[in-house]
Amino acid sequence: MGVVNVTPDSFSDGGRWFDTTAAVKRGLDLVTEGADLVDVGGESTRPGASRVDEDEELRRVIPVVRGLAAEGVTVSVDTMRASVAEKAVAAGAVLVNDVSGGLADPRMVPSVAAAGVPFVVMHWRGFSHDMNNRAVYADVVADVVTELRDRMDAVVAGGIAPERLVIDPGLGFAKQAEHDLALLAHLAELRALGRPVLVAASRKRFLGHVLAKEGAPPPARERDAATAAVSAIAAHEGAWAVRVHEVRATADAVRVARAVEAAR
Ligand code: PMM
Repeated sequence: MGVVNVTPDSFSDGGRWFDTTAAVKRGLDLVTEGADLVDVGGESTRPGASRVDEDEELRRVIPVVRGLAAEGVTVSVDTMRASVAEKAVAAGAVLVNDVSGGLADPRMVPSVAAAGVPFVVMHWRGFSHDMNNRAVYADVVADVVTELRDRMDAVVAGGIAPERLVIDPGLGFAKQAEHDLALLAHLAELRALGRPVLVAASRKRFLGHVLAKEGAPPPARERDAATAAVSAIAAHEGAWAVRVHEVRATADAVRVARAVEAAR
């Protein structure tokens, strides 16, 4: 899954694809590099970010979804708003990726149920402005599994077919580096929930933490080799997809993981 953030302020690629033409071109380039689907978002969720208003989110996202879908690209929409999800599906998106797992907007679950599209349920504990305060766990793997199972039950009770769910540990969302690493080390426990697992590690803080030399983490754009390493690990552990900003190295990493698997 390649990422196109149509935002001025995403922590990893903010401002680079902020106009429709550049964003559509970026999505097409990601497909050329090996992306099977392109995730289009118009709201930054970096730690501390405040929310974008609805009209602005629609203005950013819908033309890009429409432009990519018209070119035959498989598009997902990264949004916490039902109105954006609905209009994106009407414009050609085939999957709704809601980092709040349906918690941010009470209309999201019924909208996705009515649209009949797959839905990503990510582990989420609250909006970005104070999510770091919520990074408190007794046992992060067990707690995330329990909270995800509860969300899966809730969205199914809300009408989304269980076979349409994809689950995601929500790396970096109300999590410290040690939590992200523990979740990656125990992907099998997420897989045991019985749904495809999406892993979105690309350029995130925990990679900066792992790579830091003498206290200074490398900037986000210098974390792509580390991202590809996570992609290989995630593929090896049976992830369904990895969400990344630079696709080429990850596509290779996934191919290598598959080849090793095939040689078992
Ligand atoms: N992370 C970001 C945005 N969308 N979607 C899912 N399903 N999982 C994630 O972990 C996730 C996401 C934030 O990253 P970005 O701003 O660098 O794209």
